[in-house]
Formats: sequence, C-alpha cells, structure tokens
Amino acid sequence: MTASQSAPRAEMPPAPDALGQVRTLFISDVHLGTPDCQAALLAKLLRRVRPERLYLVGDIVDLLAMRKRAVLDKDQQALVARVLRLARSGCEVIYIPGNHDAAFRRLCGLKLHNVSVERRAIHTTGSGRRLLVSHGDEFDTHVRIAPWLLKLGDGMHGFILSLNRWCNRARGIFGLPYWSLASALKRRSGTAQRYVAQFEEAAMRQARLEGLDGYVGGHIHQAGFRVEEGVLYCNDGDWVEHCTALAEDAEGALHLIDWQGQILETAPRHLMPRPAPAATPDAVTPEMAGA
Ligand SMILES: [Mn+2]
Repeated sequence: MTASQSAPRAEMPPAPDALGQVRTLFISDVHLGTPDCQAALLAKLLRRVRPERLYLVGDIVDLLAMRKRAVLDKDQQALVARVLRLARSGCEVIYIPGNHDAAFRRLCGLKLHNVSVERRAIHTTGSGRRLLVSHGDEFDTHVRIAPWLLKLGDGMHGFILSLNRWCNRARGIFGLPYWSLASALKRRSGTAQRYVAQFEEAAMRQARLEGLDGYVGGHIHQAGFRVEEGVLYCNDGDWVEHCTALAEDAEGALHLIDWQGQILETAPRHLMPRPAPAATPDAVTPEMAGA
C-alpha cells in the first residue's frame, strides 16, 4: 500500500459543499486541559473555515479540570496559538466564559486587541435576525431534574467519556471510524432527553422575553436546531464528543458543520411569524378556545 492510499480522511480535499469563508463561527465546549478535548480536529476546522467573527461560547478552557492537572498538550497549545493568530489577523473574537471557565467571568468587559470577554452577546445575522448568545448553564435552574441527578450526570459523563476514549482507541487500531459511545447512551436515556428538551425551551423562552429572534448556546453537548413560535434555537455542540460548530454564511444562513467544514444541517431560513400582539378579527383568543 502506498502512502497516498493510506492517507487519513483529514488529508483529502474538502468536499464541494464544505464552507470556506464565513461571516460568523460559533464554537463551544472545547474543554481545553482535558484528555477528551479534540484540539487537533478543531485546529483543522479553523484552517479550513475562516470566520470574520468568532464566538467562543463557553467551557473553552476547562479550568475546573485544570485545578487537578494544569497541562495543555501540544495540540491544545497549537489550537490556542491558532485562535490568537486569527484574532491578530483581523477576526473579531468574543469569549463568553461558561461554567467550566467561570473564573474568566471576572474579566468580562475586558478587551485585549481583537479579543473581548463578555458574559453574553446579541449577535445580528446578515439577514437581520437578532440572536442571544450565551453558554447556557444559566438555564440549568429551569430544568426540573433533581440537582443530585445533574451532579451524578456530570460524574457519569466523565466516566463515560473515559470509556469512550478507550473504545475509540480500540476502534482506531482496527481502522474503524470514530463513534461516540456517550451520545449513543444519551440518546437512549429518557432523563437525558427530558433535560435537553427543558433546556431548549428555557433558552427559547429567554430569547422571546427579550424580543429576540433566537438563541445560540452550547453547554449540553447536543447540537441542533429547533423553532418554536417563531423563535430559533441553535446549539453548536462540542469538541469533546461530536466535534461540531455553528457557521453563518455570507447570506446570513446558519449551518451546523463538522470538523471538515461540511454542512450537517441548516437552520430553517424562514421563521414563522410571531403571534401578533393585537387580535385580528378571525384570531382565536385563549378565552374563545376555552383555555
Ligand atoms: Mn457547560
């Protein structure tokens, strides 16, 4: 077998539907400082997809994990260098600390060169949609699941991730592609799915309350879109298990992309009109409907 035949997929030219220059890129839950951080894959994405503006939407550096062991491996250091290089070359970087890098919240309001640290942001898309951007841990209190269960989930998550690591090391030896054990388990758990649904609803409620068109966040490591009552919910995923980001193209459309910049899913372009505040003649009011 020649070297070119055995070349990994990463060296192949990007597919025609992969994104290149984008207006905005949203990334969260990188968890730098942990062995599960997929820094090399994220660095590959940043070589391929060039954003004008980059939102780092929380849990970028896992300061909680680094309390035990403060080490960034080579790939992780290279990723930090790449992000700083991006900022120096004119990309506007907005760092929104999450619950694993909450200590950085003390730096909110600070702006160093092209990097600003903010608690949350309002992003206006190219098509004029206004989106609330936050990590999302603030919605944990809206989730009606016992706090001890959330805590246990966090511990369990760490355990499952280490199983995941071993499982994929073994799969790698046999030439099998990456497969997420953790997300397979989560898809089968009713409690996990209930948590995700309640989280999404709380985020959309907040965006609606602030008169915005939608929400962008991370935190729950479950990427995807949802639209309810004209409010768009976007989750950019994570760089521990799924390796996805949210990208806004030049026209203002939002896409979920993988580490190669390939589009996995596109957000609904036309949101349903929000219910009008004043009743129209043929509108059914809650009283009329007997609610
Ligand atoms: Mn988080």
